[in-house]
Amino acid sequence: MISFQLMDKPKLECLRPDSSSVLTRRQWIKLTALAAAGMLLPGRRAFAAHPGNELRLPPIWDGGPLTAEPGHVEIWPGRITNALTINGHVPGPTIRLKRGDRFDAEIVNRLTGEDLVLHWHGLKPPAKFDGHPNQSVSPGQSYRVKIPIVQDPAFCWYHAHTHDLTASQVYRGLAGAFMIDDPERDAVLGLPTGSRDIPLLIRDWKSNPSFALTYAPSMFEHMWGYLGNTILVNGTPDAWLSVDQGTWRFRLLNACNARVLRIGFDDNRTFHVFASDGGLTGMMEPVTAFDLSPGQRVEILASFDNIPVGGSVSLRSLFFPIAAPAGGPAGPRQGDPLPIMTFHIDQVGISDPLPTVMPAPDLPDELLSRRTRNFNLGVVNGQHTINNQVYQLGRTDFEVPPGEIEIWQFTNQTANHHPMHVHGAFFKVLSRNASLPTLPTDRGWRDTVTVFPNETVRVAIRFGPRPGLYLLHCHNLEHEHEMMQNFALLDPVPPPLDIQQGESQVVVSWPNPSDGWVLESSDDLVRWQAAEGEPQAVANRLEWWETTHAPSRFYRLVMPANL
Ligand SMILES: [Cu+2]
Repeated sequence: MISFQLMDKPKLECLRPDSSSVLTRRQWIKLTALAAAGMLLPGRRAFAAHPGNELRLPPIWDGGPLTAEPGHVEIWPGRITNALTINGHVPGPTIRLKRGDRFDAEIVNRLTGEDLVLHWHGLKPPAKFDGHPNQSVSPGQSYRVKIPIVQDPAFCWYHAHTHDLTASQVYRGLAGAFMIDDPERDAVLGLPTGSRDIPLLIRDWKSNPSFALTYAPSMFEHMWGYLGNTILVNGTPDAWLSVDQGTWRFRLLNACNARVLRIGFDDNRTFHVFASDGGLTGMMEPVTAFDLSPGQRVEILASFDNIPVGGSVSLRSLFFPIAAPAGGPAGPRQGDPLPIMTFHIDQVGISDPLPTVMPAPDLPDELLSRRTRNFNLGVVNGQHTINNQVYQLGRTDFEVPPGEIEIWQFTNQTANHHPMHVHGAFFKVLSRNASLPTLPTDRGWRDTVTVFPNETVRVAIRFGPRPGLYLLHCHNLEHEHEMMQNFALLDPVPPPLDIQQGESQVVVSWPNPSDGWVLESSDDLVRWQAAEGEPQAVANRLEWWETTHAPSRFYRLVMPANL
């Protein structure tokens, strides 16, 4: 039986007179009033049991193998649920790394009769570690991933991406959070960290008498998505979290197979969205609700300072209209309301001022794009298609030159949502039906964009230097195995070298910038070694020289493997 690691209880550091935290004059006035009213009880465990289940936090990954295997977990108290687990947990361990780290892990398949590959959703890994379905391994096998973390801090996740089994394996439990952190940056910006920074993996579950994670979609559900009637947050049904009245940071992931969540509180309170799939959006956007599609992430700040101690507030998925056909299984349909979790305000607290300076992301300039590609999202013969084609594992659908900006235009010709996800690159949402995008989930760097029924969405996407095979697909996982394309990011072309051979000196130069390229030299075209010393920027070129007279020495620029 699995025991989950419970979160640290929220701390009240800012309320203690001996705290090193800096309080504003307004905060001190409130603090004094609270003390006079006898409401300050430092160290008090202020809550008893609440109805439902305390929010679980999966364990932090310890650097060891990540093993997928069938297992029994206690999701509902006193009941054993058959699931697919990673290291015995549903969801799997939370991976927390920093920029500059290397994610180095053995992935072990101990499933029964099922291949497996894991995709690192939101990371920009070398293609060979991305988790393409053609990298799946058989039961009993394992493989290693080595991914340098070279991107900005972001809330990412990982999940199964096995050929024809993604929906089934993710539904049965093979997913977890992947956080790229920078606590020093967050402290400077004034963003909550530590025990006030809570990841919330939100997914739905279709109830059944055996309390199992059973994946058995009907024909209707293959078309419209496998929707549950109960929300699990970090694997917790009917979840609650004890909080104080202060400011909290929640990282929200929609890990449902197909349900779009309209996130909001039941008292319609305002909260602030500040980060996207790819990190900070550059703003603190006040909202009362926003739509979060499968695969998408946001980070929010929420404050409970206007709720008295002893009160509570619930996070919900709110109603939204969608023209779904009649028929299908009973239970909440797409767009129907569902409770997500409850926050019990058990202790006094003081809200922090909102951060005022948020660094803006370096988004692509669409005017620099070289081409536009059109992707028509449709249904042909009962199958979900891109440009009238159903996915084929061995077919490369298009090629993309490296290091360029492209416009991708998604036209939804169906009556269903399609959250379109790109592997290996982030993009900026440019427009919805030719209007400027206004959704909170359109801000910043995205890797997944919702294309609403009968809508056209344009994005500007910037490709990096890591060549190989990547995917574009719908993250409604019942559509994924059909509404998907392979694209090849082509090998980067090195900048042209200019070599000036003098009597006692060789000067090698090439255009600047040339991100990632490294100069090598060889005397026999067989053994190559990195040139010693850094090239110098001279006007708009990079220049490197050595004192030698070697007329038969060769030079080349290379892109190091696994960059
Ligand atoms: Cu879709």
